Amino acid sequence: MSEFILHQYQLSPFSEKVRLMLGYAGLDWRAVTVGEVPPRPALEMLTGGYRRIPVAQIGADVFCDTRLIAREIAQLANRPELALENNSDEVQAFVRETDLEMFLACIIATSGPGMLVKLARNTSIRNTLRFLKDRVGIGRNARVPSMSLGQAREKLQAHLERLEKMLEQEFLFGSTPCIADFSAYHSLWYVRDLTGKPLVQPFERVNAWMDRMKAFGHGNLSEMTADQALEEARKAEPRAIGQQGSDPLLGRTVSIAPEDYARDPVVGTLVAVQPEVWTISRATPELGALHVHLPRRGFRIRDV
Ligand SMILES: N[C@@H](CCC(=O)N[C@@H](CS)C(=O)NCC(=O)O)C(=O)O
Repeated sequence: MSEFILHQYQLSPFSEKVRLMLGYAGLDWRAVTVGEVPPRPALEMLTGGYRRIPVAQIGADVFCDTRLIAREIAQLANRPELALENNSDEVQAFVRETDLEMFLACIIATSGPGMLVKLARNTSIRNTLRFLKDRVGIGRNARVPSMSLGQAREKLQAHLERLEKMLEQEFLFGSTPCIADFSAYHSLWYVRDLTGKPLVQPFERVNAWMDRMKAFGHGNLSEMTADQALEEARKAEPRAIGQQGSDPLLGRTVSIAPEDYARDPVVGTLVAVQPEVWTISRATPELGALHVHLPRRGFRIRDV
């Protein structure tokens, strides 16, 4: 069976969410480290344009968005609690809110030079300036409700107070972790461990829970080059599609893109429509046929 490959970079919170899930699930996996800023030519060959990070790959199957990546991990490791749809409505609503609104609140609440200095130290000043320009561009083209620094700090404070109450138990929704813990963790990891801002410090239980989460580690990973990942895709065929579903767009060329930010589309033939997932097939001259899997919720599809 093809290996589980994660295209990611160290400073990416959503990558950290998945790295930690892989540690929790105890899976062996391969990491391809991509740049913090596009162009990412190898990854673009795989996704066909989706630009957010991380992206997972198993042979010639490409999974966009951590919700779908988590689903794959859940299946591979028999950890159903990592797949959103296996959780209660309450957990699902919590995950949706933390992965979008709270993530943005954490980024805005900690805005300032801290993170950029870290990036400049890890890479170069030139890369940091490119990063800044790129992220300003994402912000300008985003379709998310705007939030001032003050509002973001208030949101974060209320979130932390809520988590502190929830953490009378070991994990957010019980005595064992579920997808909600990983969703809540990664944004706070950014705040506490990457930017070093003392905003999480006063919350004793949240800190202890973050340490418990961190202790899952990243599992058994080994690095792989982007070229090796492309070779894996070239060697493989997309896996068989279980249920094709029914939709008037099936078999047509469609464009699918996130609705909120970094809204770059992927174009291909729609080959499966499942309750949570769209799958499009892309015939590429370099890699042969690829299947790109994208979530339905929060994405829009167009007949092109
Ligand atoms: N909903 C997406 C969000 C992913 C996301 O926002 N990733 C950030 C990095 S943590 C990103 O792609 N930023 C722009 C970039 O890295 O090019 C998911 O769950 O995967």
